[in-house]
Amino acid sequence: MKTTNAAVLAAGIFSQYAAGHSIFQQAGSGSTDFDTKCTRLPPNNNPVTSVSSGDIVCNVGGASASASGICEVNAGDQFDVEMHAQLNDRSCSNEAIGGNHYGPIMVYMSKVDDASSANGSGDWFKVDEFGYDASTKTWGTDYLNANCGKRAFKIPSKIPAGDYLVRAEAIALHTAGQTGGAQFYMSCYQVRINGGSDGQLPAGVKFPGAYSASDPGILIDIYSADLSTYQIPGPAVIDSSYF
Ligand SMILES: *[C@@H]1O[C@H](CO)[C@@H](O)[C@H](O)[C@H]1NC(C)=O
Ligand SMILES: [Cu+2]
Repeated sequence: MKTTNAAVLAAGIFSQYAAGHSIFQQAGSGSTDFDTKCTRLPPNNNPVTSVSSGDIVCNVGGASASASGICEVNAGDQFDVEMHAQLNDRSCSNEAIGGNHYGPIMVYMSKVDDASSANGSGDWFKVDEFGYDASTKTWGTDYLNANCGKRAFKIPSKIPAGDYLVRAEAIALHTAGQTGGAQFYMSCYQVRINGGSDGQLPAGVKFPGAYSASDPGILIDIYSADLSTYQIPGPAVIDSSYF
């Protein structure tokens, strides 16, 4: 949905959850379903639009809002993040993120002392991304819609055990041809990793800071750009030797 302030206000009268927008909300690990127990849920499904705002870290209120629990997994396990347009509507017949909200999806992690209270000010390293596959004309958000909102990735095997925040993000680019038009949808999950290694943490980036409003993957008219060269925002995924 192309939103204007008037449209947002009008939609707000009818629903807290505007059409076309979305929230990363559930998590899992293979056959284990954590539902939303470790998710710092944002107050609604509206996007963050400023890359320099503190909201770019873990969404509105996400730096302090603490989830009810912590999701425990082992290093090297599969982890699943799950996005849906409406809170707690996990129906696979409804699009995870609809309304032409095309764009990349990515997952970052940040080592913290205590996942239930950390504010996300540490360094974030990228563990997964899906931008645009030109051969199948598939965006990361198309991938979510084809997989009931779920994206699975591998928790690196060779990172230290302990608490982490996991930051899942989709960027909708349907109105990104003008500065500030890209829509950022992210949620942070409180995760504890058992096992792991004594190895060093990968280098990371800060939020805010990792993105600029003029990055080629953020300020882009996807209707006229050569998408075969689409550049996913942020750093590269960490080296395969960590996995
Ligand atoms: C975030 O947490 C760090 C580490 O505990 C702390 O140094 C910093 O002051 C906190 N930032 C805010 C805005 O609370
Ligand atoms: Cu929208």
